[in-house]
Amino acid sequence: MKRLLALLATGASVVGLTALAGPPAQAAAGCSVEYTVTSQWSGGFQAGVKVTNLGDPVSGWTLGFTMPDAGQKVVQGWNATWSQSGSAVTADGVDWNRTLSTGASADLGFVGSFTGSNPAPASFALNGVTCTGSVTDPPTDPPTDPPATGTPVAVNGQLHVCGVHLCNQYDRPVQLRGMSTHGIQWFGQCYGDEALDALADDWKSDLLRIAMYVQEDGYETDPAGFTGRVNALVDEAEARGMYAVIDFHTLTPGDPNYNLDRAKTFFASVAARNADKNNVIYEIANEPNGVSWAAVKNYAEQVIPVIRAADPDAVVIVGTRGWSSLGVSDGSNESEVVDNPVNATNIMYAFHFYAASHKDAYRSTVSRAAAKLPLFVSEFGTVSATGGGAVDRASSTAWLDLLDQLKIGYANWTYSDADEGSAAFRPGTCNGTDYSGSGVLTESGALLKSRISTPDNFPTS
Ligand code: IDC
Repeated sequence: MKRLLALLATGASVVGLTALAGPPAQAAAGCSVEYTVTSQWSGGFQAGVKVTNLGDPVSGWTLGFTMPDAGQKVVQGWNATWSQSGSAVTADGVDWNRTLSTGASADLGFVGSFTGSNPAPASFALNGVTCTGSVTDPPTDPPTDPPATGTPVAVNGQLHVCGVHLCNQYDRPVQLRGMSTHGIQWFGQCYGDEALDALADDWKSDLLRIAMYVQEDGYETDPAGFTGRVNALVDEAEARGMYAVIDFHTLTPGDPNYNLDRAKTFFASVAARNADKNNVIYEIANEPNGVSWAAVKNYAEQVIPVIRAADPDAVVIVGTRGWSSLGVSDGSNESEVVDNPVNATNIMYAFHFYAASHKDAYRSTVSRAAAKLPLFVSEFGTVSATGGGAVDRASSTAWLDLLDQLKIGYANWTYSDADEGSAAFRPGTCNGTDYSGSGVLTESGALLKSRISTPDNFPTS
């Protein structure tokens, strides 16, 4: 539902229209704005703001607008640096969208809160010049009284990062608990309908992490084929109400920049294809290793804009130094990230551990870092870092209790029947169709199923 914003009634707008009618005497910037409330719930909403520069090219910009109701607040925004003073909101362009040629657009957005009513903002202006524009109202029948039960995606909707947490459509922190595939180039037979039904229905998994290796007979050997397989699994997860973490599984070589061009190609494609879904999370580099944090950050700051250009509101997970140990496995710690964070919003940092190898020193790093950085455990094992050996029950339990307490989401390596201790199913399980019967689970699988299948109690208001 679109209606024209009453933005033309001020003198300033005439400047904008004059700029449209002919070459401006000076570098005045006409502009148009589309403001869309994509979802709204009791006390909160998410809005997209597309601003198009109709005037001369600009190399820096500030979009200003006014919240008409005193209770309306920007809680967290993306693709701009947001601030609010009273009812006046400003969004400053960031590195990847600061330059806008004539006719070019920037897609921004924010999660807001409101107390009274939630009318559309007014007086949009780009670099001080009023914009023309339109507003799309929130969907009629906003989900003010959502079902208390439902799939993880039905209950939580589009996720976003709020402070150090992953938050749901009610702007409340949620912990997602689920499983990672093994390399899909080797274990595709483990991700058919029966296996994924068991994951969603019996395990009550909130997410499926799709581990797409880049090397080791992975993506680099058949980019189009692997892109298609990932997209198909995103659809399978969506059909079952699970989130899908698209894992660009770099491992060897450890410098993600080695795969920078492949990453840009891959993420441009999957982000465009999945932009309208609300179940997708992008993980841009599995485990950087043997490489500085500065190099990882540089990679992230080139790949994230590619994703944002196609899918502006999705959460992105950034791998960290030392096999995603926040640097600990390379003798560093989280301060290198805290002191020099990736220049992007709506992102989380990956922390990976293997319970038999990584214990108290790693747990204390996570406890400390969780106060400052949004963390997501996009991969962990109950065994040693080789992926094999015995389950360390004491360390695994200590880890899972800590993650529960901190509300940090996780995906366990692996939902597969690989012949190694980290696999959840006994070898040969994926040759059949029974993923639920007695005897198919390994010790690791039984432990994880017992942890993941407990009720989520996601907040719904
Ligand atoms: C392991 C697999 C194993 C495979 C190996 C090399 O379990 O079957 O041969 O990769 O591809 C990680 C990596 C993950 C590893 C896992 C266990 O992200 O790819 O999987 N691990 O070694 N980081 C720490 C441990």
